[in-house]
Amino acid sequence: MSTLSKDPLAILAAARDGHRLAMARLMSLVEQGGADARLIGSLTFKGAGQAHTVGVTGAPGSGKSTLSSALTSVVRQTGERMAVLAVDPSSPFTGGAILGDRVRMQDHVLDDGVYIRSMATRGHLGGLSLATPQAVRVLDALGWPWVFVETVGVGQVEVEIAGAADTTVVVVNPGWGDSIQANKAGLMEIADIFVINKSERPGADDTRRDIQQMLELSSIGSWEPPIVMTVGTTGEGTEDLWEQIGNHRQHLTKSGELVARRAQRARTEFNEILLRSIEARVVSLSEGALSESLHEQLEARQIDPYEAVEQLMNSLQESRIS
Ligand SMILES: Nc1nc2c(ncn2[C@@H]2O[C@H](COP(=O)(O)OP(=O)(O)OP(=O)(O)O)[C@@H](O)[C@H]2O)c(=O)[nH]1
Ligand SMILES: [Mg+2]
Repeated sequence: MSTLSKDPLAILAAARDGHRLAMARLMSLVEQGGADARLIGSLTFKGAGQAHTVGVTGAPGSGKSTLSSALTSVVRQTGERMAVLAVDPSSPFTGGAILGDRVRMQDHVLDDGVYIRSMATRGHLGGLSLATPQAVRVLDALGWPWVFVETVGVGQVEVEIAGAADTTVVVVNPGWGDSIQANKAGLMEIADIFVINKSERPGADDTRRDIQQMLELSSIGSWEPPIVMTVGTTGEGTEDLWEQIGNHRQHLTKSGELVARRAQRARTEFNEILLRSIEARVVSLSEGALSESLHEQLEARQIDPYEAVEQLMNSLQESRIS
């Protein structure tokens, strides 16, 4: 299509027909947030829930993008279609991520069965943690059966984003054990599959033992996270990784854990949206006329701070959800 409508409904319809430009536009709108994002979210919510989402997290430069590109080739050979969302928190570590992902896109640019998109939300990270599930849902509702979400595992929020997937893959490199930066406990908690990428390098076996020991110490459920050795640049081990992702998916479905996880995620998202909307309203209230008068009463010691907050909270209950 040469021109693209500004109407989110029309854009969504075009994206459903497979127009790449419309898909890109849709993702931008979700990224930007606001009323259009909200509308797209509500239009796609009910049709989502079919895709299997795979979170890929790991330290900057651990090889997440290289690995998912190699994996894309493996997946395509099986005839499955997949979308990859590279979430860039715009941290100083990941300046090259988007450029790298553009280059990587070239490999699959003519392939209708692959969709790769980098997503960055400038500003605060909270925006990212709300926009990512929305973006995943859009891809899901557009019929992508596999949605991969790549995130740099540096901070808690990024780890949470990747961990909010059906299957979470944690990518580490040989020598991981020496790194103080690695948020080991946090990663152990979310990993369904461990990948030791750059495994041609010395120390890969030590890292494997290290992870194995940690896995033995932590109480695990019915799924024991496998450790897969890969070389992203040659594609070595990526078939094994794809097989393990399939195994995990099967486990989730059979055990009923898939339903439980998704229910838990829905609750988490609900709570986060609730908190943010309350926060936004509290901020606007604290700048309003009522607040001013309460401050005056406080200064005159006519009411105490608890009473002042209570009055403000009461007015919060009275006002409508915006
Ligand atoms: N030696 C070796 N290098 C690798 C391997 N996998 C990836 N690399 C290289 O490691 C560098 C970083 O790879 P990326 O795929 O960009 O890593 P990333 O985790 O996506 O990085 P960020 O998105 O910046 O966090 C690149 O130069 C890759 O070519 C591997 O298995 N062995
Ligand atoms: Mg990357």
